[in-house]
Amino acid sequence: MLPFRSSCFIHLFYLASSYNPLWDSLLVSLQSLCNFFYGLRFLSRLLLSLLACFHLVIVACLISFALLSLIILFAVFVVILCYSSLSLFLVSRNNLMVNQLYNTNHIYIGVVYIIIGLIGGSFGFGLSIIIRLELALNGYCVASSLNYNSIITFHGLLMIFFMIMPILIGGFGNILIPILIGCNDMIFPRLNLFSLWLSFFSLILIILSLLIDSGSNAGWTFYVPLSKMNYSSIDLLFFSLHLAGLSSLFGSINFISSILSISSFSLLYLFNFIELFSWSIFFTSLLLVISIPVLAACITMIISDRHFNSCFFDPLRGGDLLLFQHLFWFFGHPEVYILILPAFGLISSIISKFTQFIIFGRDSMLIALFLIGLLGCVVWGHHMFVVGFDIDSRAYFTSSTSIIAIPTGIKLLNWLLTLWSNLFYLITPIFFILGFLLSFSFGGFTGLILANSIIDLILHDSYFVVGHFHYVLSLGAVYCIFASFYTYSLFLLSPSLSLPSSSNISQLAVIHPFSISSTGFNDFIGRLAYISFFISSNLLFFPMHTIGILGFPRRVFDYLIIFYRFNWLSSLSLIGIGLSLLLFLLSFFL
Ligand SMILES: [Cu+2]
Repeated sequence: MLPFRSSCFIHLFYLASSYNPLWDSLLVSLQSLCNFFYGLRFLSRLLLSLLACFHLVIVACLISFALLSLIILFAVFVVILCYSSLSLFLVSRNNLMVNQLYNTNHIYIGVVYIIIGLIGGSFGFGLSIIIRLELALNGYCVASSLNYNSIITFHGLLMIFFMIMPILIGGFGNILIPILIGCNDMIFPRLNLFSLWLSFFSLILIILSLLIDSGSNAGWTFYVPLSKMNYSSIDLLFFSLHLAGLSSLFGSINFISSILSISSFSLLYLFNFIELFSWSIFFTSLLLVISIPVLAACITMIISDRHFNSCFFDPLRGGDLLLFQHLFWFFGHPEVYILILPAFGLISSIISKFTQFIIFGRDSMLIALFLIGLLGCVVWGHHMFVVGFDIDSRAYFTSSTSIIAIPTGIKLLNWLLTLWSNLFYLITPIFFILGFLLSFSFGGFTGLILANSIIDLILHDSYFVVGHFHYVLSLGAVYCIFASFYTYSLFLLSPSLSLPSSSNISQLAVIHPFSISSTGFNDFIGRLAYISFFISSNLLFFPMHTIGILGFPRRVFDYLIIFYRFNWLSSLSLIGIGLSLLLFLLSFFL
């Protein structure tokens, strides 16, 4: 196709980049431009080889970055595990290490939950690197269609059930709740330890289930005809989810009882004097108690369909396929709020800690929390607009979903107002909170677009939806996790910290910018981590909206050539995400 065959070196680069018609056409147009100036042929050769070199270097960088980051993540988590277990061991020299397995201290349990969350999150992040590598170039790259669907399934499950939930609810909930409500420990400490162990074993089981066969390809929603197919790994996956659900149930019973146990005064006392974070964990626990049994029921029905010849979801024998979707999303939508309500609570407590003020409009924040939890239980149909609802149901689900924007907007405005009027200096956690507010409100707006049942018919199962929920969860929850790590690093880096039982947590807060070093992190590197994360995460997730509107479907590993540049850009920004994770870790140690 191209006349330059003289140099074998350049020819090699042509071969390397010739799989891509777009790239070829670019080269051809560039070359014809250069040929127009006949005497500049040398320049055209130079330019072409430089461009080809750049392309190859980027691909090589991506691959080596994926391998390197997996190795680094693994090493870092081994170090964290060793460090935390060693410090626990050193604190209790008189006890055997094994006795720590029976330690019911809430801070210990919270730290182990966070370690479980970090392990689950590193696996989920590794899978997302594979997804981005596969999508970086069109055509088959690193994952076949079967592997690819299994990878996205486990990426979703690990990030939801084994990163965000353990870190935000199990970790920060267990560490902070007893201190905030002024108790020595949770009200059922041994039940707390039991749910920790259930959570640990469910993590082991889900990782095993990823390794059996080629995993399960049903997606994290495991819709019925898919999840009834013959994967052996899906049984293990369901067992793992049962354990995780039990763990969450016991944990939430514990939280609800602990918070209510101090309300012996009156309900008014509870309403007026309990921190917003405790309230958010309270509502999250209520949502868990309402929704987790429904998930357990529907996956038990699938197991029964798979192995005991029942026909809950088999239309040929009188079953109902839609029943599964109703049951699943009755769990699935509250699950979204289960993930984000603790983040709301943490954001509130971090903002009031750094501004040293009560959140503006505290009562309205509380009512908004309640309304978000309540409305979250009655909007599940917005995930199912394409199944052919009648017009009344569609109108109902569209309007009830849109109404959630009101309490959410109240919360966002109250946070902004508190920051606006009371914040006198900027510190890393506040940057991450600003990032949270930006990305969460952007994700909220795209959520309003998707709530419209007519528009959802077009955008359903496109990458627009992927962009939307990554802005809300991946960015929202992860910004909050970063901010909380920075704020509460004192607890995390010294799990054995002996606190006076009813001490006010704000005594540990940084009040003055020059006492930053006492928090145990480097503010400058933290800001660099924020900038890097902000730029690269927006580069990663924003193009998803564009390709979604252009019609790029979810759960498909190959694509038309017109989507090449967007996907390539998204994959490239993963390097920035890795850099910001590295800076985040460094900011604690430098
Ligand atoms: Cu929903």
